[in-house]
Amino acid sequence: MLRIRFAAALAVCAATAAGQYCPASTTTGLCSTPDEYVSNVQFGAINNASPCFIGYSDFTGTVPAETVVAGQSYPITVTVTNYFSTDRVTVWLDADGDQVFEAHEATNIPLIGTPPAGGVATYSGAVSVAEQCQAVTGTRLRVVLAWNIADPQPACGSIGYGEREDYLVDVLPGGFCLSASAGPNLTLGVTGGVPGAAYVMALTLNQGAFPNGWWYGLDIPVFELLTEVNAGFPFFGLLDANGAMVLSFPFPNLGVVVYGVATEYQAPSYTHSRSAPPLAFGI
Ligand SMILES: [Ca+2]
Ligand SMILES: [Ca+2]
Repeated sequence: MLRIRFAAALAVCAATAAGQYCPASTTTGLCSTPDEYVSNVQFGAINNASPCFIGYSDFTGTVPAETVVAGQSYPITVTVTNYFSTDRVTVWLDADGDQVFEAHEATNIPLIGTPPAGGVATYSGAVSVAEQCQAVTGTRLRVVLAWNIADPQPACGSIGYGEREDYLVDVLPGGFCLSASAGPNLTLGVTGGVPGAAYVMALTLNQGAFPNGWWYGLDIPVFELLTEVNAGFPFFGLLDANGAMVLSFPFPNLGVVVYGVATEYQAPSYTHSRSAPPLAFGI
């Protein structure tokens, strides 16, 4: 069956106002034609079937949030009914929770097999969640079905044929992360690294100036950072079998703010770098 269709002009993808996700709409398509729609989304515990609807469908209030861990990937299957050739699917996960669907948050989901025109099509792939060290709750997964548009299928604005569906996702921190705390001791801890990989720990008094601050104990005016922590030089070493390490030592109350930076080294390059929140001492 041949259908003549015209692709709609695309609106610019952008956030609207703070606290809102960009609007999504379609300019054409009817269930009576019949035109294509997303009939099921399966992502973890989300397994949401929907009757024919063309446009924008918000399931954030009716389908419980799925929880994912940063740094891991998760399978997703999207079912499209009334399939038409050149229908494509992209999934956008706002993992950082800034309410903007950025380019790196898009995953194009491959079509499986060769479904007949007007039939049921299955798209199946995996969504990778980028490493991040903060938890994000109630963020958005947007499934986009659109016709005759080059990938990625747009998260925002108006399209011709298709449907967008929104779901809630909670993101737990994961991947290479640095934690820090200030008490009687200054404690810096790394988790989620590669077991046995080398690490370098840095401290700086001037966030953003790294590595021009205290670079693993060098360039340090504060009593030579306790004389390189009593000459143990603990600012570099190997991560343990869990990809973790903890550095903790007494730190004087000097009325300064310290920023920590941890870097993991896997030959031949530094592969991760994370900054810790500022730690106040005596302020
Ligand atoms: Ca639907
Ligand atoms: Ca985002």
